[in-house]
Amino acid sequence: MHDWLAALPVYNEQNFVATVLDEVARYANRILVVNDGSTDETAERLLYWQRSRPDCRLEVIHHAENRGYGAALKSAFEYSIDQGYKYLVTLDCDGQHQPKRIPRFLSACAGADCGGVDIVSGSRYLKQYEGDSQPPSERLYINKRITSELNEQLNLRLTDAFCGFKAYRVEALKLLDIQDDGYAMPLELWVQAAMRGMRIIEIPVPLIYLDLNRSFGGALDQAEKRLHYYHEVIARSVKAMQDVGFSLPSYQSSVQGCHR
Ligand SMILES: Nc1nc2c(ncn2[C@@H]2O[C@H](COP(=O)(O)OP(=O)(O)O)[C@@H](O)[C@H]2O)c(=O)[nH]1
Ligand SMILES: [Mg+2]
Repeated sequence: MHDWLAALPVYNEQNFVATVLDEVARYANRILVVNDGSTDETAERLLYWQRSRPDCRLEVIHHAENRGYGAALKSAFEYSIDQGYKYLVTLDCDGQHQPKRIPRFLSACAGADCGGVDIVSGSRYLKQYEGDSQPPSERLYINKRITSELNEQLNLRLTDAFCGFKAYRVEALKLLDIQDDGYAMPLELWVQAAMRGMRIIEIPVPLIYLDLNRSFGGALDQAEKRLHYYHEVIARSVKAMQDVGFSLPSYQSSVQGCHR
């Protein structure tokens, strides 16, 4: 029984999908790609990869239309639960996450190193790596601001609230009830995880930006609109948890750095 799955949300990644999958397949026997309504050659390139790599079990979920980063991850969560996996590793498919780090996420989550945790999150601000990119200043500002606001409100000690490279204990995923389909989904996840007292650790990952002009799509490209959307989702998520009886953590939740 393969007890873990690697999953990648994908939207219009025709330039990356094959090379990223080649790398992921070096570390994972079970891979899921959620094709979030791509309109470029992504679907064809996935099919070609599947046929050219019969040794590797790649499952593909196609969203009929683009539903958003959060929606793509929710589909991966549901699939990992339905298929009975114990652990799920998620990473992006645009070259910003190095598949060679998958084993570290898995061992941190499966307990060999840090005694078993619910969520392992990559952080681009825990350790400086040679060759790290300079993040776009606006993105850096919003990341730092939202990360410190979440720490303040949820008594967490995160250093990077937005890294898509994560590992999850699937039993913990079953407790989540994620509503947001967009880029604020990770923030809703932190609210629910912290208010449920989940055990969270961060491990360092390099900071890689290959395309500084990458768009969030529409109005979200404006920093203040994005900030407003993030604040709205955090406030709504906290209220939704309080409405079902959870309260804001009053002690330092168990976010520990697991420095490798
Ligand atoms: N931009 C975008 N990416 C999506 C969407 N759905 C899935 N993805 C994938 O989600 C991952 C992260 O997206 P990206 O735009 O790189 O986010 P960022 O690195 O945080 O700016 C990538 O693998 C995308 O292909 C979507 O609706 N829009
Ligand atoms: Mg990216």
